[in-house]
Amino acid sequence: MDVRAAVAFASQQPLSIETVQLEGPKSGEVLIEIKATGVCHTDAYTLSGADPEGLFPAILGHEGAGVVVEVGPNVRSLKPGDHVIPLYTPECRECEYCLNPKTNLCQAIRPTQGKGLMPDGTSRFSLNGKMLHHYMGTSTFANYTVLPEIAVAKIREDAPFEKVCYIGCGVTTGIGAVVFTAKVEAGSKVVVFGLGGIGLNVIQGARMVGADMIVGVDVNPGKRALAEKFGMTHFVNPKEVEGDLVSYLVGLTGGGADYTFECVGNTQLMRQALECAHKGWGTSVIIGVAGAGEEISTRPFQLVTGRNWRGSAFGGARGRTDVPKIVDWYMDGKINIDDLITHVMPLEQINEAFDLMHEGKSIRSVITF
Ligand code: NAD
Ligand code: AHE
Ligand code: ZN
Repeated sequence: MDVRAAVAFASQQPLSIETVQLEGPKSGEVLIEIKATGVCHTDAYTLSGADPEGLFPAILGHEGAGVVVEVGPNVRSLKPGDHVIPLYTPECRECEYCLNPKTNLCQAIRPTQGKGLMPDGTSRFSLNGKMLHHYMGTSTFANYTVLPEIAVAKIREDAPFEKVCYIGCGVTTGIGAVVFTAKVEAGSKVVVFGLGGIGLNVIQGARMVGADMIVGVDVNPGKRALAEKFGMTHFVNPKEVEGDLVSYLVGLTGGGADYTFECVGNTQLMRQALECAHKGWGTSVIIGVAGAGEEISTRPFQLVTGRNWRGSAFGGARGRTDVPKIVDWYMDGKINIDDLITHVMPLEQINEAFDLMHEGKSIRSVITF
């Protein structure tokens, strides 16, 4: 079938709106009509050429919501008409990762997903006979896409697509890092580096679980008001701190934070986030994605003296199980998504969404089809 898509032909080039061809679902796959998709910093990161797994030409996008229109053979858990959120972290419920409660990183289809292909090693997308790569197994910058059944979360039908698409990445990543990865306790002191589409969700997750002190760190003072609305208790602009930022944050938190979160993708900030965690027990969670070849470092003594350094992908959430619950949290008014969606636009304007992100003018732009 013909599909309208934003194609990334090469890194550092604007996306191009094209009519591309999409093959129907094969065994274990479903065809989804995408109704809305968010534009995440990770899409920009891959488009920039900094992603070691970045492949071109490709159809990017991984933060979508839509409706199942057709199911391939052997699909049991989904049917046409189901409302769904595509999952870049699938949940097969059978692999050794899914069977281990310590991780959400289902590996059932990870090798082919990282090569921009469906599990059978081929692509469903093409343009004039030339293969286009899938991206993160989701390719939501198209009005139709094909996914494996294990990479699709079924959600309630009264949830608005243009809001809950954000649960496909940013909301789940931020809130999940607090709830599922770090398991932040009530009364904790938390420091969040980066108050963008991820960091603000970390903040609302920390407020939800009852953190006492929530410090937000960002070089853009324009982020302050919204962060306060979401639960930030103290704002720190590193440009206004005289002397060492780590010492300042350790002082502000009375000895260090119980939990810190890096939501930028800057390896220097990752180090600072670790080092302002409390001696003896503080945990620092890396969420930000750093460019190819970049490395983190610290004095081993920081870990010897009881700080913990860890990371979180998709907030530690198991998509088919947890995403429908997070949709319920939104529908029940427990979390705020509406105020984070600062721009809504049609697919034809998708390059403006990237511009707004780079200029620091948006939190989330959502494309509606
Ligand atoms: P964003 O662009 O919306 O926000 C980044 C924020 O960081 C901005 O507010 C910016 O002002 C701030 N910032 C930049 N440099 C800074 C510095 N030196 N000190 C303090 N603040 C600084 O991005 P986002 O959508 O929130 O994504 C954040 C990161 O999370 C990206 O690296 C993205 O790729 C990554 N991410 C990871 C996962 C995961 O599963 N681990 C999921 C989604 C996104
Ligand atoms: N491909 C990059 C890594 C990108 C990355 O870390 N992706 C996150 C999701 S970011 C969503 O906005 C993730 O889930 N990673 C786990 C995984 O298996 O990809 C690289 O460095 O190679
Ligand atoms: Zn994302």
